Amino acid sequence: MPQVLFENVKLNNTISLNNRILMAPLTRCMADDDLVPTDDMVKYYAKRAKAGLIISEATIIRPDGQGYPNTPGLFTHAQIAGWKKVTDAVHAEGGKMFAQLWHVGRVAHPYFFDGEVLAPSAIGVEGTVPRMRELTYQTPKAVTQEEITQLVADYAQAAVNAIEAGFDGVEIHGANGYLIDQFLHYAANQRTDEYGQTPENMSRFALEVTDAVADRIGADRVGLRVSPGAYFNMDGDQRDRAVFDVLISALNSRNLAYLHVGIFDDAMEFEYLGGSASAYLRSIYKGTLVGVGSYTAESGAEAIQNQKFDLLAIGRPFIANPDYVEKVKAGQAVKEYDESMLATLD
Ligand code: FNR
Ligand code: 8K6
Repeated sequence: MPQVLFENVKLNNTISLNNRILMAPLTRCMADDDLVPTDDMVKYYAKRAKAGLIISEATIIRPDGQGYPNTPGLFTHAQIAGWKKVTDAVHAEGGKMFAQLWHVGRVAHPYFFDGEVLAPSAIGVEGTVPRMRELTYQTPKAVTQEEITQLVADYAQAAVNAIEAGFDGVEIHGANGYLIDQFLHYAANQRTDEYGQTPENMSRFALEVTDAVADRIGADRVGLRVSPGAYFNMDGDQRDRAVFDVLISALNSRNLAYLHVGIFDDAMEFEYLGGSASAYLRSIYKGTLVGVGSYTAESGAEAIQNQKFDLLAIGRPFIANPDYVEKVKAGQAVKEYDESMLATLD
């Protein structure tokens, strides 16, 4: 049994976790048509409450943040009430839960809302919406500074809504090629104003969102997920490194609950980062780092022991094994994940 995983950890004066295993955020596309969490989602999360911390599936902060069918929201009373049932059930099982706050930026599709697709620059992504192959991605509109101010305010309001919904905190989704990440990479950001062109400018939006959210709910309750290595909905550029150098150094003084790497396989190396995304973050970030990406309990525990990161997030194996934590603790074999498992919410 990888003992290090089962230690209690104090993230700060506000939040302590029963163990070092986090349930990674996992989009399931199973909210109802008003993007309200369902009773099946209540059961799904409650069954996984033995995780030290559950991070919810990515949850949109406002209608134009949507790029996939039936992803939940946190901007209506019904959505807040739906999430309250989820967090109550998780708390009743002794668990803790953060909401992952999401705006997909240029990966949005107006099929899901009335309005324009917004992004840092008018540079589209190739391809079509998963599961809805007839919907081709559009060229987005470059956001104005006024729209940026509104987006920052909307992230902060969604964080307040998350606390009202009973979440213990929020994880700002700054990873995987979505809106915040689009500001951080040259491939998606060609702005010429104070949000583009230099590392300081390109990291501004991410820091403004982080600060606005922390101002409203307290930095102790805020995590941030970032993908310094571009791998999904985004092309990497060696100049991106300098942007993340500035961003991650600036985060050191923010006293967040944690920083979480966004990646599918942490064995992936990025030339411009000089290695894996997690090793790069560890080299700059002084606070609690969450590792993820194709780890088993054993390989994750070893990485923690070798101080590669402090907490381990587990994604796909948690879909396959609602009782992942109990199984690992008992030394039992875990069931293999299979994509067909995405069809149902067990
Ligand atoms: C994901 N991942 C993901 N990441 C994120 O930040 N927000 C999300 O909503 C989702 N949704 C999602 C859905 C599905 C079906 C998969 C497989 C993945 C990425 C996830 O959090 C994690 O980083 C990866 O799955 C890698 O970890 P594992 O699965 O190898 O433990
Ligand atoms: C975050 C919302 C996504 C909707 C759910 C689908 C996720 C399924 C997994 C997609 C896999 C993409 C992985 C790309 C990684 C390439 C690494 C070389």
